[in-house]
Amino acid sequence: MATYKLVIVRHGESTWNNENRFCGWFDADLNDKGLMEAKRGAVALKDAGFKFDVCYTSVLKRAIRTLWIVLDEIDQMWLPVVRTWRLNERHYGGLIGLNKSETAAKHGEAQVKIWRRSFDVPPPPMESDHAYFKAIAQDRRYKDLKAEELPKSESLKDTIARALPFWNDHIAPQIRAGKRVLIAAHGNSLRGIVKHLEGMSDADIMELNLPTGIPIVYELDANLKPTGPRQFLGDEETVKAAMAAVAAQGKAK
Ligand code: DG2
Repeated sequence: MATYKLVIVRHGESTWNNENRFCGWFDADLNDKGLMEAKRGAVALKDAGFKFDVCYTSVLKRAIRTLWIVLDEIDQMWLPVVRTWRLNERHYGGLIGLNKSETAAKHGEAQVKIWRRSFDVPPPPMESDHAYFKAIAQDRRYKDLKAEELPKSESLKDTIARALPFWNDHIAPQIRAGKRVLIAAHGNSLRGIVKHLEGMSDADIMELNLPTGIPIVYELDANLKPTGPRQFLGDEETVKAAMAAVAAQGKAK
């Protein structure tokens, strides 16, 4: 029997999603389509009458702005919001800024799939001469991270290793206390949470692509295990097409 409800949403399309660039910890904003997607997701939550008690997001504006749009639409802007680097997108290392299709043309689609979707193979590290090194590694929002916490690149496994402690210490206790939680985050930090919640294998998670801006609802039992499949608040065709589009970003043109 379902005891709790949890809603997670990947941010709407960002300027770098649209340019098909590896984004990771680069702080790209939503583009017009992303704003529209966030609004559409927000309207779906409003129409379904969702009420929340606490919200979690990353320290990246594409996720934060998505959350703002949702909270505005559902008229719950007063809710407490916790922002944490632990919900950031995975750190795409030396790939940050590169075009995914061009990278596939150069290194092969198979290699790009490994970088994007393997469980434990990290992308090449971001070195100090990388064009976005300063903008990321030296940004003051990360100044309190311990040296070993600031990644040079992350696999999904690494992303889960830093997101899960936050889930276990902060989010799960709130859910267990009966708080209705909304999480606005990123393709891969959310894949990590989905993998954990659904107990997916390392192989199965490779095939999961999360669409932008479409809220996902979980009903959870007392042990925070889903009592049924994840439910997308969007029509099936739109969800399928959006997931396929994400998968196709790694194809050479
Ligand atoms: C995308 C995910 O992250 O990319 O970092 O490029 O969700 O923050 O837009 P998001 C990025 P893929 O793993 O799907 O290539």
